Amino acid sequence: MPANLTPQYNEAEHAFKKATTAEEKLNCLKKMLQLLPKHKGTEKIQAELKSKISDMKEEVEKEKKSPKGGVSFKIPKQGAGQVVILGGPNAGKSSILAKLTKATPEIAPYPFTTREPQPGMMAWQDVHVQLIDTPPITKDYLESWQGSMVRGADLALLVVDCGDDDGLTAADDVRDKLAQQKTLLVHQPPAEPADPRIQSVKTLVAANKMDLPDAELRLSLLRESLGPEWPVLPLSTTTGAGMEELRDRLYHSLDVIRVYTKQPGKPADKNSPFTIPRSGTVFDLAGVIHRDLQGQFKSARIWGTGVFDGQTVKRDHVLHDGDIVEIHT
Ligand SMILES: Nc1nc2c(ncn2[C@@H]2O[C@H](COP(=O)(O)OP(=O)(O)OP(=O)(O)O)[C@@H](O)[C@H]2O)c(=O)[nH]1
Ligand SMILES: [Mg+2]
Repeated sequence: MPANLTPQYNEAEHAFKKATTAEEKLNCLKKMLQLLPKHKGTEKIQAELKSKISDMKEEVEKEKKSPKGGVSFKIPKQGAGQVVILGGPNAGKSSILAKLTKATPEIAPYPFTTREPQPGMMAWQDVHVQLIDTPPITKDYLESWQGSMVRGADLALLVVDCGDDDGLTAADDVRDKLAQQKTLLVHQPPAEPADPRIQSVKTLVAANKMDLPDAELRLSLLRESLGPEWPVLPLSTTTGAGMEELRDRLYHSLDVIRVYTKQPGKPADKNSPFTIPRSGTVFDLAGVIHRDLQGQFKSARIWGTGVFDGQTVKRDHVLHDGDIVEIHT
């Protein structure tokens, strides 16, 4: 017998799919049950809805009990940039964090292992990049804080499970779900956004589990569906293949340069460079070192690219990777 669902029911179902918190989802499910025509043809849907409502009630209780439930997670930026690791369930997000940093996230062969964001610092030469592992995103599941974390990041890493037939669809679901929150994962954000309400986040794609059968085939399908402009990195956290290239690509995709500072009459501090956006100026560097330094800035001396050693420059001098700068106030 056909279910003959009403437009009102379909509307409630649509709202359920868009809902982000357990509470919102529960309300939508209750509304769906209320609006569902009750006859023989909808018995199965009724039973499914009742079971989903009971699961969701538990979820709401959990959120209430947990001190972090419903609260937004904000991880302060550290190092040369913040990269948020995204993907469907089981794609290998936590495995990537574990391989590239000293963090020890839980890794398991079942979905939804990660429930909270976890940061770790990835070394790249003499700087560090902050990576944040996150819970999986699916058609029906996005933590309330996840959208804003992605929007605030400098870069996203979308992990695709190339060891599973559903891996590519799962990655599409991640992009679709975030797009519903006006957050677009793109290979290169536009210089001038057409719509200021939409935030584009620069994204690298990691094709993980390349050690598994048929992964090559899925990789070509992935490349085909994304188009040639997308950077797709094949890798395997199990064998380690592609991991060092990923480390390099993550750093380089941040588009920053390293600058070393020195005090007058002393050698440069070569241990802990500052990082500033590519094409950044001496004045930008002053702001990164300390906000007050920009106000006190008079001139700077530079050792490095395109200058003679110790050349005095003005505030708008554009810096290069590896430059040494002495700021005079
Ligand atoms: N064969 C193979 N298995 C992998 C690879 N990377 C991760 N795995 C396995 O895949 C499973 C899931 O890995 P996780 O790192 O927990 O995946 P996740 O994306 O963090 O999963 P959730 O937190 O549940 O979303 C684990 O059993 C890993 O050992 C890989 O490159 N090859
Ligand atoms: Mg995980």
